[in-house]
Amino acid sequence: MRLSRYFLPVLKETPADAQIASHRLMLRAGMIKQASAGNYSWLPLGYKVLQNITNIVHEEQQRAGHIPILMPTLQSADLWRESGRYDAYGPEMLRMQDRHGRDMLYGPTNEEMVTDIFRSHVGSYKDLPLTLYHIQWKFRDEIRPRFGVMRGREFYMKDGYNFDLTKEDALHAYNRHLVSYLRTYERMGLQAIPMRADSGPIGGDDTHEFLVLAETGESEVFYDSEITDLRFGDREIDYDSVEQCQGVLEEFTSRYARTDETHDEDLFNQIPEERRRVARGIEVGQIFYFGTKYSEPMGATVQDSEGNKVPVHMGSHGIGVSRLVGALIEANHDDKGIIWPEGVTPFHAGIVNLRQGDAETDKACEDIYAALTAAGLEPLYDDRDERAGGKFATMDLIGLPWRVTVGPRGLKNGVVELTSRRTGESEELAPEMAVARIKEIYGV
Ligand code: 5CA
Repeated sequence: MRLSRYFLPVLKETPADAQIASHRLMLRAGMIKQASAGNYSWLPLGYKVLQNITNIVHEEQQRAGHIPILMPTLQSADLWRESGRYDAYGPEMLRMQDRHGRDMLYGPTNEEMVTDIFRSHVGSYKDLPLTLYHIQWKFRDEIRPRFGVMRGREFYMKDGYNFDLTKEDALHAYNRHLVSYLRTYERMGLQAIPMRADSGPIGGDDTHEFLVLAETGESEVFYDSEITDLRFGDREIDYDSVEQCQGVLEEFTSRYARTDETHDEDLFNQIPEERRRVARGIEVGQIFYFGTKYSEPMGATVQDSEGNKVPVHMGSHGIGVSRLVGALIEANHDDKGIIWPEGVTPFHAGIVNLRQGDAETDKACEDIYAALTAAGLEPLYDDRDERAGGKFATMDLIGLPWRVTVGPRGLKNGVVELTSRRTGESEELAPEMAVARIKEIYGV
């Protein structure tokens, strides 16, 4: 992409009403525009990051054996009356009527709808285990939408639902989700810590939230500092293996880590004092096991091997896909702007032309652009006729992890400059070597 042809409406001024860094930077970098309270349009740069995150979530879900579907945003109130949640959900649910006077709602979550799909099509234990998921917009009429996409009213969520014959099988599905989530967040360059939490309106006893530590997080968290040393890394996992998934769960949940809702002061005080941490975190996902809470009232049953009709054991598992864009920025920025991790960056590298219109400089930029594109990478080439300072400021603000700076002086010596956004360190290299280095970084 050439910046002269892109739509990148960066703001010069810091928006006054944005209280936290990610919200300010998303507005300043032209990633989003507020449509109404807690409701945003995703502009090209923001949309690209949202898509990159979405793609990682899809890949990791499917690696774990979960099957993608797409359910509508609008739901019939009758389904929610069956589970008893239509009245229980309260004013967070956006309710409406169609022209026939039928009660509808904009889905805040999809347990009822997916249970209806299941009961319509599955009747035997032989069809289990089954996990269906989708990535879809949700609406919750939050009393205080704030912090931009962090606490929106309309937001993008991955929600997955497992259907199993027994509690043991459903707990394996729970563990499998925990493992896949650890992988998912790490691929994005984030550390998200599973913490024992409260289940709220979804229900059930077993639940963990995944928290990214950040001062601006909305949740208060209590944990053993040893937990921050844990990494999933690049280990291979067999998602069908009960032992392997259980092992990872134990490794990542045996140390004390709880949100304020489930915090237990006595247990916490058993940790050596120097390891006790009280901090804040951003909840980027949550997994639940709730047994037959929905399958029983809604008649989602299968025949077991003895021919008995039994309600299936279920859980649901969410990732805050749009919230993750904000969380990633909270965890990766400095006073100049965003610093994207390579796994989610909207463009792999920026190319800054210091002397637009100079034949040799233009040609060198074009060659680098072509070489990166040919390797399957997406560069963003700042080909505008602007001062160098302005070009650098834009690149720093939008946070591409690598920048190639091309100018006549360097070219005279056969070099361009490759700069890391994270460390600020620059290196002079032949143009081909800069391209080779970027390819190596992205493994292409
Ligand atoms: N049905 C279950 C699991 S699929 C569910 O709805 N879980 S949840 O309520 O915990 O939501 C899943 C994730 O969505 C949360 O962990 C959070 O990251 C994100 N989320 C929830 N509310 C909002 C909101 N108002 N704005 C942005 N993201 C949100």
